[in-house]
This record gives sequence, structure tokens and C-alpha cells, in this order.
Amino acid sequence: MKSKMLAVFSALVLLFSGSLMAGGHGHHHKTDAELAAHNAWVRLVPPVSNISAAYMMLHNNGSQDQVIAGASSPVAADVEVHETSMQDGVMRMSEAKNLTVPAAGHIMMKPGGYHIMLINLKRPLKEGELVPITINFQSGQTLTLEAPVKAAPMGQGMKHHKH
Ligand SMILES: [Cu+2]
Repeated sequence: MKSKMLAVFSALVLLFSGSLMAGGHGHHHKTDAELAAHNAWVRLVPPVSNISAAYMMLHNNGSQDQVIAGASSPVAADVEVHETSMQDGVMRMSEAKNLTVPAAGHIMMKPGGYHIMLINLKRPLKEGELVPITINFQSGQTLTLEAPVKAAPMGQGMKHHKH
């Protein structure tokens, strides 16, 4: 009887310590990571659109420049890093090759500039949902983030009439 109770007690201790450890991992913040993204968001597009774009501030807290090799997301068949430029008064997008996040620096991905293009969306993205995006660097490091789907701010893309 006594040994059985002891066994139950140890099992409870194991369970408890296990959940404590899991909780600790769940609340891990990546603020001290070498590569980090801030204020990431994905543009809310009409359900008929099969493309969208992600924007963020990409930080490199390391001492080496980090060159982006590519990106992927489970919601899109193709993901490309793009830059936007004005040519003859027309906004054009092209693939940004070897985009570099400087050591101890950052780059801005924002409407009208660099962005991560989500091409051939596998399904419509809902406002507020978190889109996982993985950015691969030539160093072999990767950064995975979750960007919420949001309507573009005023003056950045589609016109809004808000009061
Ligand atoms: Cu683009």
C-alpha cells in the first residue's frame, strides 16, 4: 500500500515538473536572438487574390552581415523577396537578390520597398490570422516568425475611408 502511494506521488511530481518545463519553453522570448523580426504583418487581400506580401523590420544583432537566401511559408506555393522601384512613374516589383541585413543593423520591409511576396496562396488569408514565415540566410541560419494578417495602413496601398 505504502509503496503504491509513493509510486503515484512520484508520477505526479514527474507530470508537474514536465508541465513546468513545457510552460517555460512556451514563454521563451527570442529578444536575444541574433536574428529577429519586429512588427511583422501580412497584407489583407480580397479572397480572389492569390498573392499577398509580408512586411517587417528585420534585425541582425550579430557581428556578421546576414544575406537572405530565400523564404518560405506554408500558406503560399512560392515565396520571394522583392523590392519595389519606380520606373517611368510606374511601380514595379522585382526579386531582391542577396538582400543583406547588416551586422548590428536592420532593414525595413514596408509597402513601396522591400517585402516578402507570398505567391500562389493555397487559400484565402483571414484578417487576424497568424501566417508562419521562415526566412533562410546564406549562413545557414533561419528565422521563423508569425505575422498577423492586417489591412494596410492608410496611404499604403488600397484606399480606406475610415472616420
Ligand atoms: Cu512583390
